[in-house]
Amino acid sequence: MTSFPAIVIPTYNEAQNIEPLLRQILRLIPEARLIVVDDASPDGTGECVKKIAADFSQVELISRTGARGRGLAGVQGFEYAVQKGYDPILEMDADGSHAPEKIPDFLEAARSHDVVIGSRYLKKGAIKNRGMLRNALSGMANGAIRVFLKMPYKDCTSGFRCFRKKALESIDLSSMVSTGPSIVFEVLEVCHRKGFDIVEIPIDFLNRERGDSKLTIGKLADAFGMIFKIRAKGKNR
Ligand SMILES: Nc1nc2c(ncn2[C@@H]2O[C@H](COP(=O)(O)OP(=O)(O)O)[C@@H](O)[C@H]2O)c(=O)[nH]1
Ligand SMILES: [Mg+2]
Repeated sequence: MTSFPAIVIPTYNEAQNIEPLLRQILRLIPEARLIVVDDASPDGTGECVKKIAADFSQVELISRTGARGRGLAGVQGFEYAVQKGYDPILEMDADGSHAPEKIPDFLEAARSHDVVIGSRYLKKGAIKNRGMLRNALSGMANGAIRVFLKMPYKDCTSGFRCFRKKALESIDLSSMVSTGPSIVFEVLEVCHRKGFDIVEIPIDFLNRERGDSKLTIGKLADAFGMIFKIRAKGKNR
């Protein structure tokens, strides 16, 4: 049986971005299954996705209710993709920061590696049009993660990644402590500790042009605190 690649896209208020993104991915990788995990966005993101899903059976919408969060949405998307048997399972942001043209490189690398990180901090990677403060905070977060979680990767906070199903399947996703953006390095930490083969490939990260970032000071502080919660969980999972 051939498995389809899945692309998990968490969304909150991305009505201006989601349609062009889905159409571009459908053009580039028509065999991919696109799983949008939306947190009842008040701007109608879910309705935009439903319209496209009516024409393209590859597009699936998970409409979440209750507590919202990038982490909660990501976990639900992964659980769904694993349960459907999709392989490999990629994740990316909806805001135009992650270029769909790069997806084939992830799929190619995932043929010989278990986890592929799209890295902004490799020599050939880049961050474009983002403010100095955000760049400095991202650098600090990556530094702290490397030290306290003992991971050697240059970009542990990138949300553009690809996992072989066997890697995500081996993780108890219900044990994740992150409800917010720290989910990206929490999942990576568990894959790293389990000894999966993890590789980084360069990406250009373009700061969003439409819509607003959902990262607040509170969420950022929470993500820094999570480094220590994840470390405390340690080998117990
Ligand atoms: N489902 C869901 N998606 C979210 C949430 N917060 C952020 N996202 C999505 O996660 C991705 C990254 O978020 P973004 O706000 O761009 O963060 P930034 O790139 O760090 O500024 C985007 O696709 C967002 O729409 C949330 O609470 N729920
Ligand atoms: Mg963004």
